[in-house]
Amino acid sequence: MPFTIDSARNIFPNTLSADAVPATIARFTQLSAEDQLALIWFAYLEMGKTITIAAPGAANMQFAEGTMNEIKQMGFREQSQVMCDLANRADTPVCRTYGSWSANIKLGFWYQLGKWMEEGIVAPIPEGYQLSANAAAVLQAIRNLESGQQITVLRNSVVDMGFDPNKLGNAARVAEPVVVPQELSKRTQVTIEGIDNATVLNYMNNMNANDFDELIKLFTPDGALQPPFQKPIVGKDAVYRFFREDCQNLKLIPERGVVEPAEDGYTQIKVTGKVQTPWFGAAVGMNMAWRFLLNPEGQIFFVAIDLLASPKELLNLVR
Ligand code: 45D
Repeated sequence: MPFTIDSARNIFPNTLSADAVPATIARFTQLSAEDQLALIWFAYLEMGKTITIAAPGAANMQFAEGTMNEIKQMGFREQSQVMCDLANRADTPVCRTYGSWSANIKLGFWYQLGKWMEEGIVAPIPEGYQLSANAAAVLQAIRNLESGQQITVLRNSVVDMGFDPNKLGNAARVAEPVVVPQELSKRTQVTIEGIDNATVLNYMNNMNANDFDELIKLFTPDGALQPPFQKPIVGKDAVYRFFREDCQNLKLIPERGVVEPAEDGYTQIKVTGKVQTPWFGAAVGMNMAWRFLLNPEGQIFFVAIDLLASPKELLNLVR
């Protein structure tokens, strides 16, 4: 076989991803727990002026309900302690429960806490809280990002909180139920300038229809998918689980692409376009690239999904 997962990661090496996102998260992680919470609070308030978060569906929240009610019963001191524990990734019962949740449940949990903080049910950030100079600089860095990068920073900082899920084992994982795939007659079909490759078109259309059973058939048994700023998820079982846990109700809006032959009958394809998350809908279009490597049978051996550095990158299809 001419490619390994590692070598496949380097196809279309001129693709510029949004390095500002991991750089900002790295600075954020250095801050004290108090500063982290206050900073997210301020960022969230400022963002709320221009884009609103969609309220999570009831299904999302049923898994977090017990923990949220527990927090609701606590006094302010104890509530603040729980939030600091989450930011500190401490080993506490709440942090362990939090660590078992999928990204969407974690986001829904904070969404609810944020509302309760506004309503005075959960301890607010103390009035007049002064961010440290470092925290103020990180907040400014977040302000300077485009909206797709801002929501990625928020998402990733929330996902990183709590007890490390890798130390919990797979049995503990809790995710929302998988929705029924969209009815065939109601599905939309994407068109991509420069691309008529059936695998790529089916990838986009099946993802948009939440049809993960069909989607996974496009992959080779040892195939891999690399989400933005992450290591590849390797093997059909793991990729399938990722689709069901983390990829529901996404909207992929690919715009253009380029196809070129690679070694030994493989094909490499780069596509750029927008992605919308159910949390923000059409209000935030993230600028994305997909870099596919297909085997001679047209199956996906590797695909990387990148958040792009700038809208200019949408036009960068050089090999
Ligand atoms: O700490 O082709 C308070 C893949 C203050 C799959 C708060 C994909 C205290 C393959 C405000 C309360 C998935 C890879 C906190 C494509 C405090 C594929 C609350 C890509 C935390 C295309 C904060 C999909 C809150 C992509 C409530 C790129 C924050 C999806 C909420 C990207 C933040 C989705 C939210 C993103 C962020 C979603 C809801 C970036 C959501 C972001």
